[in-house]
Amino acid sequence: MTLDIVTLGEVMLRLTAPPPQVLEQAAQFEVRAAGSESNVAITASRMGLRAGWISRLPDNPLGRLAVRSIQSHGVDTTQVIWTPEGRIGIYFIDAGVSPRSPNIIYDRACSAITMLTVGEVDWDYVRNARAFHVSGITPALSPSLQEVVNHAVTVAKEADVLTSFDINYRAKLWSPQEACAAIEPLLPKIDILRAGLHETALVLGLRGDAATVACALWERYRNQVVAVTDEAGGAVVYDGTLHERTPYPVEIVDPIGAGDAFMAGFLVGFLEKDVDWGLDMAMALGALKHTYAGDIPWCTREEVMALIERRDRPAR
Ligand code: KDG
Repeated sequence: MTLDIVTLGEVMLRLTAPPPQVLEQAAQFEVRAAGSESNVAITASRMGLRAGWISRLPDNPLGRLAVRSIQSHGVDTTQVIWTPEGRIGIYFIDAGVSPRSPNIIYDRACSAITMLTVGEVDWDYVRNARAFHVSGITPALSPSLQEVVNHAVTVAKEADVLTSFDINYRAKLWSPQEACAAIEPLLPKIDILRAGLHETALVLGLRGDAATVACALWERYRNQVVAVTDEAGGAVVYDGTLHERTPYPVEIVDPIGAGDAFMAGFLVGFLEKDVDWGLDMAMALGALKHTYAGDIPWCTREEVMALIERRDRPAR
C-alpha cells in the first residue's frame, strides 16, 4: 500500500487532571493516547490522506489501548514493533487557568520506543510513502532514537520522499545546546521545516519576526518550505516567496497538539495542491484544535472547509 504520510515517534498515555484541578488535588485522571507524530498521522488520516505511524510499544494492555485509539482514526499501525521489554510513557497534565501556568510531568524514561534500533524498522515502508514526518521530540528521547531519526531522514531523502520536520523543542527533555547538536545536521535534508519563533531563538539562535526567521532558515538550510508560527497564532511560510496568515480568533479549550494539527494541515494541503493551500489547511486545523479536549482535532474535513470558506467570504 502506498501511503501519503508516514510518521515515526512515541505515543504516551496523557493523564489529564479534570480542569480546573491541579495535579496534586486530582482524585482521577482522564486517559488519552497522545504523541506528536501520532497526532500528525491521525489528523492527516482524518482529513482523508492515507497515513501510517511507526513506533515501538510494550505488548501489554496499555500499549494496545494506545494503538487502538490511533487505529480508530484510520491510521495504519502495522509497523508498530511490539516488545516484551520496556513500558509505555505517561505524562500528567493540568491545563492551567490564567495566570496559573499549565503543568506537565513526564514519566517516560525507558519507554519501549527509546530502545528502537535502525535494524528493527522496515525502511521500505518509508521509501514507499509520499512524505515522511518526524519531530524533534523523537531524537530527544535516546541516543538510539537519534540514530533512527538520522537514518529515517536519510532513507526518505534518498528515495525522493518528501521529508518533514517539526523542531518541537521540549525543555524538559534536553537543553537547547543538545537539541541543536542533534537536530541541526538533519535540517539540510528536510524539505518541509516547521518551527515556533521561541524555538528558533532558543535552539538555533535565530531572532526576529516570523518572516525574518523563516527567510533566514530557508537560506541557511535550503529547505523547500519553511513554516514559522508565532505566539499569537499567526504563521508565515517561506519558499522563496513569503506567504502570511493572521490568526483566527480562538477560544482555547486545550492548546496541546495545536502545533501537530498545524503541521498535519500543512502536509495535507501541500500534498494535495500547493503551499498556499497547505497554509490555509494548517491555520484552520491549528485553530480548530484549540477548541477540543485532548491532542486531536476531532473536526471533519467538511468542518475545516467551512471554516476556511467563511474566512474568505466578505462579512457583508
Ligand atoms: O504536541 C503534543 C504532544 O507533543 C504531546 O501530547 C506529547 O509533549 C508531548 C511530548 O513531549 O511528546
